[in-house]
This record gives sequence, structure tokens and C-alpha cells, in this order.
Amino acid sequence: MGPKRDLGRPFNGESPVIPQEETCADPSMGSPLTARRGSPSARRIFLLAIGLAVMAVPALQAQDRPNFIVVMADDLGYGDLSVYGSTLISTPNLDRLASEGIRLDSFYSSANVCTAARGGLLTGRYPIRLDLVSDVARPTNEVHLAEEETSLAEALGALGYSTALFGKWHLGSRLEWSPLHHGFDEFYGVLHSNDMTPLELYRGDQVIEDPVDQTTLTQRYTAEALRFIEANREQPFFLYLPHSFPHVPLFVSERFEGRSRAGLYGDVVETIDWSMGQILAKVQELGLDENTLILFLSDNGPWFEGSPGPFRDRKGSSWEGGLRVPFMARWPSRIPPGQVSTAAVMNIDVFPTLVALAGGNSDGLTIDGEDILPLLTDGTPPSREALYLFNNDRIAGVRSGRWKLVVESFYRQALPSFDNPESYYGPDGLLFDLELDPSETYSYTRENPDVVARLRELLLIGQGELSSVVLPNMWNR
Ligand SMILES: [Ca+2]
Repeated sequence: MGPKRDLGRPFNGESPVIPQEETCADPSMGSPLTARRGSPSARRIFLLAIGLAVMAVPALQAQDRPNFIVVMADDLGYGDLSVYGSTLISTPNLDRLASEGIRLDSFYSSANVCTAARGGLLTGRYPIRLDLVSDVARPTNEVHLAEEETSLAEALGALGYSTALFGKWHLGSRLEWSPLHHGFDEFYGVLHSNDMTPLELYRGDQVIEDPVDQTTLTQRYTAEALRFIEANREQPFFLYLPHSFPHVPLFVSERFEGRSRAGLYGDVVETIDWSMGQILAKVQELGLDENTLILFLSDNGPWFEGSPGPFRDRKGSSWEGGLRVPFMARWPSRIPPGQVSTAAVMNIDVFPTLVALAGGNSDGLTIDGEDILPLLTDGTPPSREALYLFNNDRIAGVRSGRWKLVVESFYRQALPSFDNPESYYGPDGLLFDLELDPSETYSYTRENPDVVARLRELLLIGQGELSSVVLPNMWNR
């Protein structure tokens, strides 16, 4: 692997470059994380487990096997939807997911850039376990989701689901690493971000357009989605629709140009909203409404345009604005309408939730996420005590309940460690009360030593499990 490396802060949010000696992806280091990946034997156990579950399927009623539609925007900010407070962008169809289902206000991505975030979503594992934290996948590098990882599409496919990805993959820029090699029956879309070249449009393993006409990309992903839903109306399906926008460069078709009050960015988001309207209409038209769980989320915070809502910083940062994203879920037969929850949840929770709903389990896999169906259906929060918030390969923060301990952040070209004993904030770091102060403006470290002590214990546990390669560097820099 040859990711670009540099000692400074990644200026380009797509280039989380980190020093050579801190890179867990460096093969010369013999990363112990590699050993923790799902081994072939672990995967066999998992497949056996879901194979047994498949045998039990005929006894289940049709409504026990819901369809899954997961729609993800790229670089959409927390504050870019009207249901999350935007006054300049109108998103009535996306807002419906919340009014007819549940909106989560403390939903985190597992990374502050595209590739790692998608790895977390599709495997239920912190991206550092996947070796996806040194850089994003590019046409010029070898960053990709490892073959031995079990993707959500593989897991659901083994349970009898039809699977499709229409949109942006970004977990490997070569055909041999494409969605077709990670459990998706169908693929229509692009292998990476829309600012990378070459940007080829694929149908299956065939390039059908090069370069892709981006002005109609959202509509064409949507058309494929509607076709797939209709074709699979009689059997359970998993449709993953990761839009290419509002990641830059921005394009819209003439039909949507000038519709919003937020410039071209807003027009692009309103096109994504239109797409959700089409999907909702199709699901209802086919009588699949009660039996279909629709999720909508973003992969990370907004880049140079877009709103992070009340939160600090943006894409590429491990402050809340880089990681906190919209999340809504609608499933009329199971999720009561109009719910809002502030429980802390992460995109790694999607894998175990959907696999459980499909009748499988994650036995034999090292999964960091938790089944959040109890939260979606009756508001029961996840049982875990902490979520780890990463900056590339390092844990930058620990979220537990209302509290968040922050131990590092970038300043200009430097990466100050707040828990360095020589730091002004050392040795404990900065403690924020996200209920009282969601913008992370005032530290309560001095006022709450007991809370700090517990969060530091949790930090050490996380570092031991997830950052052991870099722990010495954290203390030496
Ligand atoms: Ca992104």
C-alpha cells in the first residue's frame, strides 16, 4: 500500500495523510489489527450461523423479513435538511422519514471522510480494523475493502436477500474490488468520488460511460433503484443507494437548477430529496410500505459548503461537525411515527441491526456496532457505555452519555494532544457536556473529575483494542 503521506494536517478533506510511523496500514509494521480481522475460519462460522438462520426462514411470516433501503448522501451536513433546521433548503420527502418514523439527533459516522465511513457502515466495525484509515480509495492507490471482510450485502445475500448498489462505492477503485466482489448482485454507479478521474459509470463490470455525465447522475441512480424495487417486489431485498452528491463538484439537471434558496448546493440536495420522494411513492405503489425499512444518512460532515448545524468544524475533523450526521428511519409497521432520540448511535450499528432483522446473527465476527432495533421501535438506547470518535487511526474523542472527552485536534499544521502531560489541558484533556453545550465550546474537566476519570478509563480500553499500534506515538509526540 502506498498512501500519500505528509506531516501536516490534511488540507484536502479527502486526503487524511498521516505520518509513516503512525500508519497502521504500513505492512512493514506487521499490524496486530490485521490479525483481528474476520479470519476465514471466523467467516465460515458466520456463514454457518446465517445458513442455519436461512433454514428457519420459511417458518417466518413475510412481514418478518423486511426489505431494506439504505440511502446515503455524500458530505451532506447535519444542518442541510429542513427537518434538521435548514431554512434555505426544502426537503419535504426526506422530512417525511422523520415525521413517519424516527430521527436520531446524535448519530455519528465512524469516520470523518468517505472511504472509512463506508467501511464502518457496511461491516459494523470500526474502520481501523479494516485498514481503511490511512487514505481514501483512489484510482491511484490500493486502498480497498479486504476480501475477507464480510459486507452487509454478503451477510444479507446469504440470508436470501437480493442486493444492489446504485451509486458511489468508494471502497476500492479497481473492478476486482468492486461491489460485485462484496456481495452485491447488481451494481450501477461509480467506484469513487466524483472529483476523481477517471470517473467511469459502470453497469455491473462494464464501463458504459466515460466520463460520466454528472448532471443526471442522481436521476439515473434513482431510476435503477425504482426498477430494482419493482423487480424484487416478491422477495426480500437490500437496496443500497449511496448518492454521489453533495460531494463536489456539484451538478444538477436543468429541472432542478435554481429551485432552492441555497445555491447550487441546495439544488443538489433538493434533487436527492426528490429521489427519496420517488422511492417512497414506488414502495407505496407496490404495497411494500409496511414491510420496508428505509434509512437515510450521510457519510460525514459537510466540506466547504453545507451546514454542520450547531456543531463544531466540518468534514475531515473529529469535532462533532465532522462526524455528526443526519439519520432517519421509517418502517410503518414497526417504528412509531414522529419519534426523536438523542441517544448516541453510530453507522456501525446498521450492520448488526439489519442482519438481525433478516433473521441472521453476527456470531463469529468481531462487530463493534450494536443492534439498535429497540431504539428505533420503542426508544430503548444502546447498552454500550462508549463510542470512539476517530481521527484517521487515532481515537480523538470518547462519547459516553452526555459527555465527550476530547484528547486531540488539529491546529494549523500541528496535531496538539490535549492529554499530553505538558499540554495546558494535560494530562486529562477537554471534557464537553453535549447536552448543555453541543457546540463543544467550554470544557468541564476541572468541574467533573469523576467523569473524566471514567472516560479516561474507557479511552484506555479503546486504545488498547483499537489503537495499540499508535499508542506509543500518542504519548511521545
Ligand atoms: Ca463523504
